[in-house]
Amino acid sequence: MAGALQDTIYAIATPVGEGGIGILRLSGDKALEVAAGIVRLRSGRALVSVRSHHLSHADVLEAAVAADGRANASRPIDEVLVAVMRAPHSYTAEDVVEIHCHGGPYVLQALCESVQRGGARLAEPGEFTKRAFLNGRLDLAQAEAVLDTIQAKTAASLRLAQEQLRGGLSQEINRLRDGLVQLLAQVEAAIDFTEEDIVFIQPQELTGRLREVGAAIARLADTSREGRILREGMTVAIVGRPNVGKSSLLNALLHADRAIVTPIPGTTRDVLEEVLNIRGLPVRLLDTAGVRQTEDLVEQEGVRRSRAAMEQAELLLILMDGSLPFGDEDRELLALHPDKKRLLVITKSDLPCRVPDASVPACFKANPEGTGAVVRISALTGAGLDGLRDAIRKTVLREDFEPGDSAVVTRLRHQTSLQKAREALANAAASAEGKLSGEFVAMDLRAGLDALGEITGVVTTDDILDRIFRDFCIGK
Ligand SMILES: Nc1nc2c(ncn2[C@@H]2O[C@H](COP(=O)(O)OP(=O)(O)OP(=O)(O)O)[C@@H](O)[C@H]2O)c(=O)[nH]1
Ligand SMILES: [Mg+2]
Repeated sequence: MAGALQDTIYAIATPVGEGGIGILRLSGDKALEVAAGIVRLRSGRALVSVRSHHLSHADVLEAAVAADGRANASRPIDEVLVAVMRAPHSYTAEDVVEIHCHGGPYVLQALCESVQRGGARLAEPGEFTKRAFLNGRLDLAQAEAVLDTIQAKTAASLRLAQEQLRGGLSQEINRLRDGLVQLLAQVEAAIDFTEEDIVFIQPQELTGRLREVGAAIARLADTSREGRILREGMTVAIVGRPNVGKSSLLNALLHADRAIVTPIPGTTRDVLEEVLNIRGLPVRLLDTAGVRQTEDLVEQEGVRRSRAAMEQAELLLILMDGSLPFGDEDRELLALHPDKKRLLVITKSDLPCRVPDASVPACFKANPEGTGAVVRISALTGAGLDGLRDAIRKTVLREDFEPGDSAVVTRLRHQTSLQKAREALANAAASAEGKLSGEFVAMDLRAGLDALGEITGVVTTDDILDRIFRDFCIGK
């Protein structure tokens, strides 16, 4: 159950473990009072009198509970810097106090116990950001971007998160909503004045404008594939028959000796997983056991796991040994998952070639846009690896896609709301065309507005909020 909003909350804002500095954060009406109970400024001044947003040198004392039940500071815990950020100019728009102490787990633990005794309660995951949202400091899309910034794995995902945090997506949503609010006003005016012969908006103009807004929503929804991949990353499986050089490719892309490589077919038995940055894409790369018919029980399990990895991957790198002729096992692999994104990677290009271009199946040949789905590489010399990285990026991102340039949708939640909005507007347009009563058009317009409003949190429920903030860490 969600904790009360009027509580003063605290949490450690820095990661668990030893570090140079550890920060404890307090937020709420009593933040200053609770902190003042344990903080003694070296200047001798009272904490409540310090300037907002300035650091002060201080000691923190352990709060003990006195005989009368009141907190009573005693032994020193640590020498600290303390910052007071007064409402509304703070992250949560409430009074916030940050205590910067030494980053030792025990120091922080003692601090937590002291502020708890002073009357603060441990924050829930994301509660600071949830308060920032509820107090109007951030809208919901911006609150989500805070988490995306923390979790960004590449420069591109960070740019996307920052664009959203600065309100890029929200402005686009608000622009679309403003257009609909105007239309709704005209439709409602027409309902109110049906008796009179005033035309507020011509039916043709109404349907035309509904379609325009619908098209703008569709354009925004179209960015969701790129947006989600940049935010969440993508799973890429390296597959192929034994000995084609799968593990060698994993090692080469990682610049590390991660997987065992031997000339013996069937070396890799388990799925190995590594996360890396390929041309700005966060990629979860899977190295798998070579696929073949085998009597070996362990290898059979490996092959089963390879097939499962192929199922979950969004992109398959199908490897073929370029120094050997095409085999039946290669053909079988090439026939798998035709509806997934696939690249044919011909390996060992440093050896004499036995797989000329002419023998490559037509579906993998270069298409008219020149984005060929065949790449030749040598894990030994590194030849072709840059081309492979480009090809991987090209399979998922449009050539002209530049994160941070314009509004991008990064979550399934946004995508679902945009879809709902599109359907509502299509219904409104159909009602308007069918000359149905203005009431119907107005109802659909309101549904469209609500769907768009879910993205920025104009319209929200406890359920949506709980789902969004539970992914945050405590302390953010
Ligand atoms: N000449 C040459 N040999 C390579 C290249 N890549 C891999 N090999 C060799 O091919 C053999 C098999 O390499 P691996 O990377 O273990 O192949 P794999 O596909 O992971 O094999 P399994 O795990 O058994 O399925 C090893 O002897 C590697 O040294 C390459 O680019 N050029
Ligand atoms: Mg291997």
